[in-house]
Amino acid sequence: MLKKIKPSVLSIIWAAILLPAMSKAQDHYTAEQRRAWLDKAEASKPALIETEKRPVRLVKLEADPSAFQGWKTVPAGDMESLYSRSFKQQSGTVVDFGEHLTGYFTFTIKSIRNFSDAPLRFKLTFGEVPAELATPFDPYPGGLSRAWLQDETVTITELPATFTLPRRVAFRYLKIDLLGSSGGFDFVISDMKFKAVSSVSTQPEPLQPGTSALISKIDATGLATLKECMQTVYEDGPKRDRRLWIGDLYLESLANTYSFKNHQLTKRCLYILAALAQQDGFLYASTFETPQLHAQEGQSFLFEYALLYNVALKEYLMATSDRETALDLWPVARRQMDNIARHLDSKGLFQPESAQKEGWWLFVDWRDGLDKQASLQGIMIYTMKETIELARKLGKEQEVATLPPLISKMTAAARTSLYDAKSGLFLSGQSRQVSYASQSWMVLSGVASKAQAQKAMKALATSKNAVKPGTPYLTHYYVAALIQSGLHQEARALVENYWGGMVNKGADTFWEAYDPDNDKLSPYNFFPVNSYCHAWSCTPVYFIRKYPDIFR
Ligand code: RAM
Repeated sequence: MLKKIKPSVLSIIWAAILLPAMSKAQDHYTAEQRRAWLDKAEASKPALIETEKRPVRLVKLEADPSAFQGWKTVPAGDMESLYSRSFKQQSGTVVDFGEHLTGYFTFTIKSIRNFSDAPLRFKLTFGEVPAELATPFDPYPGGLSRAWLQDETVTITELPATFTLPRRVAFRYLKIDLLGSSGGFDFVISDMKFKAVSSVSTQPEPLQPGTSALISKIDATGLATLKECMQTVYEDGPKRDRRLWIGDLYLESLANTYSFKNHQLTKRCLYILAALAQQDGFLYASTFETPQLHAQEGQSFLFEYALLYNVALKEYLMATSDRETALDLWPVARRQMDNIARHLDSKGLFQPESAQKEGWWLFVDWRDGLDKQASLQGIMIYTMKETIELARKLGKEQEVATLPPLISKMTAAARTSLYDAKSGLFLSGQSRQVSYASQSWMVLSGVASKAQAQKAMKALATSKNAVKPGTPYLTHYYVAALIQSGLHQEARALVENYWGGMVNKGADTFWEAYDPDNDKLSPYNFFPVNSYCHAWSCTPVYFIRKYPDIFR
């Protein structure tokens, strides 16, 4: 007799995730492959470590044109001065937890005169930076959901009460406004605490003796950023968007390899992305963990993030020697290469308009007006080379035999069509635009010879109209290109000025977008909705620790 098999909860969940994928025809991967990848992703899920934190002081917000975004905090007393007096006179108090935290906030409210005869209502506003607490949120002009902003209305109907906000918040400062109370009683707030969460459990090695104070501070700020973003996946930002993006994963995993060494988390993320790939085998740029693992399906195909997956996998293999995982995921990496030749002209030059017509998203950086052609040409060549390297390590070279001639063709096309020998700069698109992005990717891809690379990098400094990076994401590749060009002092100066600039403006964690000349730069038309603890900004950790001779 056949035994009835009771489906486990896990297999029901798997079925919910996999069935839609299996029902459509022609999946590039088998259902078994996807199931095994999900199982491995779940097996590598880290436990979150909880730490109790308490606020350290009260602060006052002060307008100051010389402060970051025009606002700073100044000390305004200790916690006892808040806890020991009626809160009715203290509405608007700002509490400083002393560091950036991600997790769950709890506070207690107690009556000090009479029984409460009416509910109390508070507005709690959590901010990563001071200006977030001083800028009115409404009418909201931002391009992303207003609900990302961390202002919460809390109503307490009975005292005494200990209340935990269900929403996970990411912040350093908390402002408490009293929105409603009756005259019939009085109360105090006390015992604020915070359950901070992160999956980081290790301490990185100390930096080499003799490392400068500024570099040490930049490294510490990068580590704090990375720790906050390392949850049960590499999140892009614990305040926003709280999801796994390939581009962020790649840079976070580089920094992790040189610091916390939590390779299981990298493995988990690589498997999640593989298991949730599109039917045609190409990767979604971002995924969520709840209510069940799923990809952000409505989003445009982010071409270069799919390509960068391969580099992340290669780096993972180099860091861990985990051939089993790399071999398991090799078919995914191999597949990403099949898009390279899709939008090239006959010479081998990338045609961004054609890709965009197909609905592809070409990102490179959040800087309006950036022409992406030269950058994409470079990223494609760079990721092909890295994929060949990965194939070599796995004994799969014959599977990428078409790539070396494609690299030669595309390199020749870039040299003929994008290089301006007179200025020594690479020019992008029909407008022949000069940008930091184009030079960086032409260098990293090896299109530029070493002499050309040095010339291009130096020419940028005097090129008035060059389009500058708007994010630490692109600045990461700019630093990498300077190092590859042998311009080590320039690379160090860039890290000191750019990330050091954030530190000098009071950063506890590194920001998603940063333009030294425009504190309020926002990809979303409203700077308070920017993320001020952003994964892709943590990479000085990688540079400082990988190249101690440059960054001491
Ligand atoms: C931002 C996200 C993420 C990035 C994408 C392209 O909105 O925060 O960091 O990878 O853009």
